[in-house]
Amino acid sequence: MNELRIEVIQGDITKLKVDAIVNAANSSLMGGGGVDGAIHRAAGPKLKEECIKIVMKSGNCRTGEAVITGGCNLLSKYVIHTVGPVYKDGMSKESELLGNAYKNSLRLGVENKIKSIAFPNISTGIFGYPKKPAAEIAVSTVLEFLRKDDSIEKVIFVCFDYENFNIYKSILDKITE
Ligand code: AR6
Repeated sequence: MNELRIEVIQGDITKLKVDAIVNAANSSLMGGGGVDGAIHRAAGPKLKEECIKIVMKSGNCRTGEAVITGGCNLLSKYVIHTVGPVYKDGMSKESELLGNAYKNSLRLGVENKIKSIAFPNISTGIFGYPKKPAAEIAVSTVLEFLRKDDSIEKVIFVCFDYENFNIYKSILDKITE
């Protein structure tokens, strides 16, 4: 069952030992606040160096797309940097772009043979995406991906705040009922 490959926890994503953690980055990939700042601090300066190389070679990472670097000082082997949408009015393709951020992160993970991946609640902090619809998109996009892919063994949604944790738990409980 695909649902059993999905887990939700409350905590700090930088502490996880998984094949890849996903970063809610911005297009410049130069770090920032929120989870992006936490990941760069925990990974050390080498992470930014790798990001600079990517931007120099391929340009900025567009909204909904994803790139991969090593995990540097983190316990995870890789960091997948994706850029979620800034929430405007809900009519500016935000849901499609948020789904793309999850999908493209998973695709990149599969290409790099990862088995376990942890996601933060992309776009729901500084980018202002309402938490419940964001969680629904995250869960449905991951479920749809796992239906077609059997290489990823575990997807962990890491919620920093209790509100998001509760939202994810109730969505997942409904699916597995
Ligand atoms: N572990 C897990 N989740 C965390 C952590 C952590 N250590 N720290 C924060 N969160 P945000 P966004 C949660 O603002 O909305 C940056 O400046 C947080 O509570 O980090 O996609 C980038 O450079 C929230 O639920 O990302 C971009 O400019 C979630 O992570 C911009 O923010 C996402 O919040 C991206 O904004």
